[in-house]
Amino acid sequence: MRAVIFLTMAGTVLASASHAGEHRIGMVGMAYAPAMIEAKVGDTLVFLNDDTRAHNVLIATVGFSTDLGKQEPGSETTLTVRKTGAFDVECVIHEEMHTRVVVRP
Ligand SMILES: [Cu+2]
Repeated sequence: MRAVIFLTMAGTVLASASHAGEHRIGMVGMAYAPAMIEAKVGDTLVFLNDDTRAHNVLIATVGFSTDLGKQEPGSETTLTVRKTGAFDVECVIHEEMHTRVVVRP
């Protein structure tokens, strides 16, 4: 009688639901990219100035307002989102630069 051995592959380990995510937001070409971000509470937004000129990261939306200030080329700033809602990010240097962040539970 021959024994049959079944080998099983270890499954891919998926990030747990509570694991905070990271969203990278670029600034090249006078635009934040992506133009809209869907995040969850606890996630971190990483603003990377991947452009060759300075930009700025300002949130003026009531309840979320913060000024991450001027960002020189190559620099990064981070912001962890702590509550649900939606807010706009703008560059005070280039008024056409916007991105919208929607934070879900
Ligand atoms: Cu700018």
